[in-house]
Amino acid sequence: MKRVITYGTFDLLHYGHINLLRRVKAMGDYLIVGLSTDEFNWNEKHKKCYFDYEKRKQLLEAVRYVDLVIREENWNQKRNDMHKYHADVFAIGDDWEGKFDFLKEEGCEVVYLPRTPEISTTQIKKDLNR
Ligand code: C2G
Repeated sequence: MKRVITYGTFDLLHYGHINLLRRVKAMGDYLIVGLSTDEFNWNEKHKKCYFDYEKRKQLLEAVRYVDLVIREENWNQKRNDMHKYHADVFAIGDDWEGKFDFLKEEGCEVVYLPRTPEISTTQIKKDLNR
């Protein structure tokens, strides 16, 4: 069984996220998603989420491509996660191009996928405030 892993905030879940999850799952048989906790989002990514962790987790678990949701609590857990969850592939959007190449040292394939253009949570919030 080929296991793939990705990470993100996935707040205001939209089709750009779904496009990403679909493509990552297509690389293997089992998809693990490291979901950023509210604290990690606020302290490290300076993102205030509309939906809290439990709601974002509930939404992700309803996505057909997702097999397991784990907590992403810090920037340093990925190396350990690769072993803990036996991940064969790490994949993420190409806005992170090159940032996680170090995971190759853990025996993981690292893939950066093109983002879906024109959609982002920031854009959604802007459009809603018009
Ligand atoms: N994404 C995408 N297309 C978009 C928007 C997002 O492909 N239009 C992808 C991002 O590249 C990422 C995933 O969807 O791979 C989740 O996006 P975010 O929730 O914005 O995640 P991010 O804040 O980039 O967190 O440790 C890694 C971080 O947790 C990633």
